[in-house]
Amino acid sequence: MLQTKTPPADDLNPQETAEWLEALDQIIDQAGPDRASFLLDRLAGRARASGAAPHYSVNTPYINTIPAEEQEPFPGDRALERRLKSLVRWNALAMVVRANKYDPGIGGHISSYSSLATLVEVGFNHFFRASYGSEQGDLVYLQGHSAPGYYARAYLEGRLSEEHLRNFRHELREHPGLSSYPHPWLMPDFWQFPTVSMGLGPINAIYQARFMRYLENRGLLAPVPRKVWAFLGDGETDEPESTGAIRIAANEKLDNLIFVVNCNLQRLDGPVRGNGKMIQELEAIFAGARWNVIKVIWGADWDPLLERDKTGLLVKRMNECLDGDYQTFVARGGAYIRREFFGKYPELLDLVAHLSDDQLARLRRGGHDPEKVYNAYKRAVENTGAPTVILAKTIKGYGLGEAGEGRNVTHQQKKLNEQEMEYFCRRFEIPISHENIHEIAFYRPPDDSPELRYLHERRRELGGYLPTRQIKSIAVAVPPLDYFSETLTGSQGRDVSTTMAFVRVMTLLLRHSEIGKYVVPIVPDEARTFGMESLFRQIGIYASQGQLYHPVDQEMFLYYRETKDGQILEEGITEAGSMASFTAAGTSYANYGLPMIPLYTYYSMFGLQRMGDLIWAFSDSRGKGFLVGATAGRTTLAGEGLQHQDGHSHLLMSVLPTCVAYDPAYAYEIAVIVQDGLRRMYQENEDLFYYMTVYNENYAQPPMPEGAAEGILKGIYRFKPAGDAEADGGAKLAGGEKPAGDAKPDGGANLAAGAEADGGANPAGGPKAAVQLFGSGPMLNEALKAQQILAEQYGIAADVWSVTSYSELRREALAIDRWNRLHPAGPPRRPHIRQVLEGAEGPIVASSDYMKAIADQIAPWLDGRLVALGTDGFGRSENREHLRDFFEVSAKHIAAAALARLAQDGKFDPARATQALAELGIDPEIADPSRR
Ligand SMILES: Cc1ncc(C[n+]2csc(CCOP(=O)(O)OP(=O)(O)O)c2C)c(N)n1
Ligand SMILES: [Mg+2]
Repeated sequence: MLQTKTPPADDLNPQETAEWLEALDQIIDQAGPDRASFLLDRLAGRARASGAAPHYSVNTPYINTIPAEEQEPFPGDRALERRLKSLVRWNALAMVVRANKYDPGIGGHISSYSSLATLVEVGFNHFFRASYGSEQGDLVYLQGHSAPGYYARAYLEGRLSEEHLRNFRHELREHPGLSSYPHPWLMPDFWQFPTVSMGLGPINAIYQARFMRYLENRGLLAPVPRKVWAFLGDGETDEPESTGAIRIAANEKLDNLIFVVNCNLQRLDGPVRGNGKMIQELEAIFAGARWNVIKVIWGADWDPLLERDKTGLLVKRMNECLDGDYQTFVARGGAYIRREFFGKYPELLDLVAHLSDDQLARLRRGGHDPEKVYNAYKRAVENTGAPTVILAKTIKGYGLGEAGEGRNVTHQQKKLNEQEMEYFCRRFEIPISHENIHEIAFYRPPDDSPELRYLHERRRELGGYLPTRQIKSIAVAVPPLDYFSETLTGSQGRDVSTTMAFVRVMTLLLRHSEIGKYVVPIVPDEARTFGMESLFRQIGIYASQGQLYHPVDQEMFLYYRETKDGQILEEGITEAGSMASFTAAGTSYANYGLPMIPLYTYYSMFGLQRMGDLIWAFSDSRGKGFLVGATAGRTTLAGEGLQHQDGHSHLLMSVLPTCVAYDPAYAYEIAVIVQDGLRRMYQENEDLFYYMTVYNENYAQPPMPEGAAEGILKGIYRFKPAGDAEADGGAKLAGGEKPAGDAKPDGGANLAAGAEADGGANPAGGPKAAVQLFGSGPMLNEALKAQQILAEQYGIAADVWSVTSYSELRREALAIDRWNRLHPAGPPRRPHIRQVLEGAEGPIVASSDYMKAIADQIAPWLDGRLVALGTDGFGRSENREHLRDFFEVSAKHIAAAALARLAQDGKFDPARATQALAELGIDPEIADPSRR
């Protein structure tokens, strides 16, 4: 809706204005609003052509979008719903006040839910559909810190007990406890969406609504008129994630998406926009992005006043007051409102002369009026072609009175004194005694009370209770490893990158007759970078409207094919949006009963450091799938420099409790990791997700050594022992001879056992290694070159190991240490890394394309033998050779480090080690790259 900006005060000829307005009124009366709109458009066109362009604003006046006369009557029982809502209010408040009385400082929030109660209760009683049988329900993202309200409702519903409420924020001491906020990890049968980190709910809701359409358009999900609802705080809309993706929702015409912004005008510290108007600001933003905007500002008490306001002065006053003023009106009460709000214009004082101060103070805001809220929701649900945002004006701390209503401190209020609680109970007519108030007793009416019968009936009508997280067990037939056999047999000398190998694995998955349809490749505008453009043609790019234009490259075989049932989510340049898609797909087993398998491939540098909080929430959500950090490695991604070269994402990913991270070197390692990941996530139903780095350096991919799989998965295996006859790098797992009597494939542990059995002699039968070289990713090739340098130039034998996951090795070792700590009577268990290295002697030089801290993760179990080389510091634009020398991870640095350490251990001549530095071209005095 558009209007001219010129305020009435600038009216130079009021009589003329009145005539024009009268003419317009006449048209509307006689020919209807459509005709009036037509004429206005024509007038605007004419005006523009003659240089008198209208001043457009995207704002409508500060009144409700739905006029009173267009409202439908409220279908529910107002009195019963009010009683129920009041009981929820009381129990929510009691929960927080109790918790803080007996455990000072435990926290919790009262005032947010107080402002939100009507907005969610109208939803629970009339709109939010739960899943019913095979019919799937709405997905509701609830404002995280209003959790006490949902717990209190679930208590009335009989889904949570009084004990639960008493144990709010006591998750560890007492059972059952309630988590502070919505966390599916902590309450997996209850919470669906972790929303408390502000902004994540809104962006995830947008991509959820889009993913629902994706599943429908691909024929995987029956289209049903279900909705995604997202409740946001007005302060929360400052987060870039809240509004940063709203245009996507409009572009995709997501009329299955409804945002409800609880505009209580306050955030934690004070007003959100004291000097502005949050509702108007949000209206402009959302209307500009082509959302359907519904403002719910004033309650029904204001309708007669607006009706009698013939001069437009009331609306003018509403328009000109700022949010800071509106907040003060709440806190100061009726006399102040009369003087400061209505008193500005004498005519307005007349308008409210019949109302007492008390009545003025109780003139309701729209977000507290169930009928207004109901009508807004109804319109939103019925709207087609665009998402809807409801901007509902409320009062923060509604009903708390002196204890916090509209006060700046209200967000943190969690300790009400008895008098304040008495006030609250009187105000909301809570039928509990003075004594029970004193004891902060919870209250649930008898099961056969009209309130509870009504509550259950409403939810029965809507399919069941919410929030609920229900998992249907899904058995996915994961292909065995030999399904990927072409990636296991090596590249026959052809130079291939691990990125290409990964794309190959993904392509095979896409072709799989059973699980192919579940695969969701996600890319943020880098498919070509990763060599995935063949997928455009093969499976198509998802485009909800199909391809409405002639693609520029349509003559080419691999043209940019957009299609309604396309499988690739080509997200454009938004790592956050892509992560939100990954989240929708990776949790679709829970939300849709579909085991979608997202593989989100992105520039590893823009990984956790950009999307960290979203990934954390994904982990909390028990999300599954593969995050693939491509163009990985600080020295392997040549040329791109400081902001592109990732040497730390593995460190960041190691913090995520459900993330299994790998840094594979070869194609077969990727196949083993992906196959086992599928098995664990989709067959064994483990709540995990995977992170894997893939690189763009091309080199010959060796075939998989026999029996390597177990070691790959555990994190380490000996790739090439010293003196291995097959110098070309691991055509067979050296030392593949299995220890007698061991029927299992020869994984790393068995290798070690083999070494143990023969007293540490080289399993390949060559000279016994004096040094162990660990390599990960492309640095494994550097370790192999170093092995050669050491052998040929310095007569030192070294074993080379591929370390696929330091974080998995560390995790396992920590678990073993913990077991030993808790079982001091022994016998002590040995971590895998120690078992593997049994009999493997000498210093351990580890090199990867990541920071030294990555290898340091397993240092506690290496008895001080570890020399970690890594790429600490800022990247540079250079080629690989120079980068690897600069960061001191190249073969010569690995060799030199081994010699230096042998010398320090008294096993090599120090003078010779110093001379080796010169021979290898290493300047010992050069500045440390980690600081340059
Ligand atoms: C990303 C993030 N930053 C900060 C917080 C801490 N926090 C919790 S509630 C809140 C204020 C919320 O204000 P608003 O969004 O207006 O919600 P209201 O409580 O007013 O409904 C803040 C800052 C958070 N939860 N998430
Ligand atoms: Mg707020």
